Amino acid sequence: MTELSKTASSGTEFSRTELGKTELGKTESRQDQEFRSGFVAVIGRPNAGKSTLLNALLGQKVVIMSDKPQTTRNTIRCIVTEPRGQIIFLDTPGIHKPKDRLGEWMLEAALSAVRAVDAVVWVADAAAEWGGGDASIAEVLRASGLKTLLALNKVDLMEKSALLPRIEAWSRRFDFAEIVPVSALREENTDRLLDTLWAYLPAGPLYYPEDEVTDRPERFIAAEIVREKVLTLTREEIPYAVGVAVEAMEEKTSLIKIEASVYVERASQKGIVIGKDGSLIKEVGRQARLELEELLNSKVLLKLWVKVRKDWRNRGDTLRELGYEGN
Ligand SMILES: Nc1nc2c(ncn2[C@@H]2O[C@H](COP(=O)(O)OP(=O)(O)OP(=O)(O)O)[C@@H](O)[C@H]2O)c(=O)[nH]1
Ligand SMILES: [Mg+2]
Repeated sequence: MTELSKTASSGTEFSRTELGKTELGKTESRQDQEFRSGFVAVIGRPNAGKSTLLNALLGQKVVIMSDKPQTTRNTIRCIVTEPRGQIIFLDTPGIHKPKDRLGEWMLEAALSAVRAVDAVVWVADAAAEWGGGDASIAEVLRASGLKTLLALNKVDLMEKSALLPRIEAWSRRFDFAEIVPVSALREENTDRLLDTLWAYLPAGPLYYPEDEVTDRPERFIAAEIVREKVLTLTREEIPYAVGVAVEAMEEKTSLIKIEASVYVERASQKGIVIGKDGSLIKEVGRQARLELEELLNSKVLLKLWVKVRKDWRNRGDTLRELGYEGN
């Protein structure tokens, strides 16, 4: 089966990776520009737009996004390769007060991301007031001593005149190396953020092959896409209670067959996720299949089973099975 990176970069959509591939060779022979590379943690409160920003910087969708907080649950490497260098971004779960074992694991994953990076991009909703989550982030970053850039996001939702006071308010809270207002959704000023970031990276090697966009396997991405569709189509407690495991992914002659379990915590939630006459899970499957077909560049047969796993967010076995503990 083709790797995500290769399939993704062979699509018709804009691909930064292909650009990198053709131009990288040229740069290697140039002596005037040093190849820079490094690791950058992208952190912030839930829903700030971290994953949306990363997809914008990558020029393609790699990580899932939704309007529900705590969409991202793992630290996921997102790799941008250009003639000038390579940045390995770490998308992280939003910093929040944990309510269960999954939440504790997510918080630890986010905080530990800053332990081995060269710089940090802190993503904040420009309209949001400073909160407890921000104070915790500031404390961790101050202790780390890392250069931190603030991506003040969602500026498309605000009057131009309101922006300057927000920038000033944020600069009083933390000693940022730079503050860059952006709209991740509209991809406004995101290139400027990237341009600014290179200055904070050391000269370094190509850590990943230039056509790779993530360290995660297709199985992981497939499970994430299914979860994203459930998140988008449900509300209240359901998005938090859903976990997806891809049980099988098999390449047949003319299609790829994917089987996945959609875990919830209670029978009532199972009923909601299945929907009237199976309508909701059918729609989840339809949307996920379309996206997977584009990503894998193949016809996809997607089979979903909704299962109850009582209180799984506090159960070590299921947490491990879903990839939330032990890695
Ligand atoms: N209007 C507007 N909405 C945005 C922008 N960036 C992100 N969003 C929306 O904000 C919501 C959250 O986006 P995500 O990228 O999932 O946020 P996140 O910070 O990764 O969230 P977690 O993974 O839960 O921590 C989604 O509905 C996005 O469409 C932006 O620049 N403008
Ligand atoms: Mg996210």
